[in-house]
Amino acid sequence: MKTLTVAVAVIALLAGCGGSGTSQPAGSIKVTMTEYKFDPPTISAPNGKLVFYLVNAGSTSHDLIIRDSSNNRVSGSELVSAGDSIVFNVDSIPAGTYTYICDQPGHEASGMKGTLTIS
Ligand SMILES: [Cu+2]
Repeated sequence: MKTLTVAVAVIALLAGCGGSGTSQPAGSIKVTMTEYKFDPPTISAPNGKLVFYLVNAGSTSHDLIIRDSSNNRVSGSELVSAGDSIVFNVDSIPAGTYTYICDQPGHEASGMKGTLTIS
């Protein structure tokens, strides 16, 4: 009985650790980040709450910042460490064309950007 208790405690510890990535939620939009691009480079989605699943398959930290056509920041993820993955929730944004970029120094200029179309 004592062994079982220890095993359950270890599983609880592992489940509570947030640093090793999460699995992709159903219905989410998967975006893979590397140096220096987003895959896919274009995303179309219906108006409504967006859930992104950001996977950093690169070797340095990246994030995903959404800007509107006037270059104003609409939303932005936290920084995703190399090899990590996070879920990034975005409140409903109006129909239109948006840009998503990585705002780490030099990354956007190196090609780390994409187009998000909300219909
Ligand atoms: Cu980046």
